[in-house]
Amino acid sequence: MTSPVSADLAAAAVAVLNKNWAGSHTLPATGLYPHQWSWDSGFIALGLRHIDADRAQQELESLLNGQWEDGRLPQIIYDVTRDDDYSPGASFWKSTDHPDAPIVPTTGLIQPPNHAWAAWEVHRINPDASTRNGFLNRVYPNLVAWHEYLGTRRDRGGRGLASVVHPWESGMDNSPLWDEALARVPDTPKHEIRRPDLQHADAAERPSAKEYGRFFWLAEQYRDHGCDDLLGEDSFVLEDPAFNALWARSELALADIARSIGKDPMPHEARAQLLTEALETLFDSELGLYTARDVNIGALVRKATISGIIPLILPQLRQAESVLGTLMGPGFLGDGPYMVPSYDLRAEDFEPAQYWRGPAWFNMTWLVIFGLRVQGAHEQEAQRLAANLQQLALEHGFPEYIDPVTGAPHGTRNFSWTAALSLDLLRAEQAPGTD
Ligand code: 9WN
Repeated sequence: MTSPVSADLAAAAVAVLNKNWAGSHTLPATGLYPHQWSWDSGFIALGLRHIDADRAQQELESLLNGQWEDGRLPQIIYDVTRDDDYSPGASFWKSTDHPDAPIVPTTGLIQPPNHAWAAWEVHRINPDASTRNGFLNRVYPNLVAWHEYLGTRRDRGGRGLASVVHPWESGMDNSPLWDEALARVPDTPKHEIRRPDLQHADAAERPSAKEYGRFFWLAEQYRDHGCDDLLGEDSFVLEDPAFNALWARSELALADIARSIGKDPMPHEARAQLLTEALETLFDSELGLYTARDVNIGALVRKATISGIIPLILPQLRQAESVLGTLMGPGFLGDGPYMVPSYDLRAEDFEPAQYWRGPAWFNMTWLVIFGLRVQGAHEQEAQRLAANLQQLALEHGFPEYIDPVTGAPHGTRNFSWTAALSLDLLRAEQAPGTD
């Protein structure tokens, strides 16, 4: 039976996704983020599939329209009519001057690869209709090219893992994982830094001016080298556990996709296994979780963040027991916070309302719930988190993130992936096993 709360949540989540729909894709939020973002579209498609599977397909295919010749899927596809509303915009990147870039203007950077996973889940919601309209056949070559890009251009450490060359690429822009590497980056870009974001979110909840200086400096460096990964000249090169775990999960999904359309799943299964093994080199036994590795100095970053817990989404994770212990311990869920904090609650510089430096994000908690279920562990905790996630999403108008301890909302509201993922959890509860 549908409870009044779940009926309200479904209606409110659908309303947010409809309001943010831009005709072929969904804006993360109409004010703060007025373009199409890469991993947002992956998460959004997981919710849209419950409303309209064709629209979920369109969400992903619209992103694939922004794919470069070298296979990269860009972090942002720009709406040029809103160039003044977000910075850096299309006029900063000038991607259409680049020989490898598509007709639509994009950034040169990327974001975590959750797309093949999302495509497979979109297909699974109504496989007959999806097969009839040829969705998987259409997207498979693009998704293969995207993963090839990661394997050939982004294995900057030469150990089988992809590196990010900018904090924006991790999706966790000012995570404490990046502090030490960013401290070596100048904060004096040539480009004038405008901050339209501060019209839509409190400055205390967004990255600082100094962080923005460094973000722009790094983006300029990458742009001015022609976004060429093979030059090896980037000042910021790190292997991030969540990024690589999502790649491995997506590689497993590509194997499913390949099988379903009569192609060979083996290369994808093999790569997923190699990635899962390579992730072990990011495990820090003292922290009891995975962490980032700074490729430029060849060392692990000793910080306990949510990124190091996300590998739980992989079925054959060797250190799953240790990570589960850390997750259930005092740094993360031990004292019963509403959702999973993005940074160890006990860290001296933990900040409950500051973006990726403490707040709990809905996509991260969704991934942890998924990970607990993959590991077959702590089902009661998974249910508690899922209930809190839905309750807080509805109560606070689908916020971008929350204070994990008080549940207070922060960032923008009517945030698309918050709506999409709360709807996804609701539907999974209403029809277990059919999601
Ligand atoms: C930069 C869109 C994006 C998310 C990121 C989140 C935030 C952008 C910003 O918003 O980043 O990409 O301007 O802060 O950190 O994960 O994809 O929702």
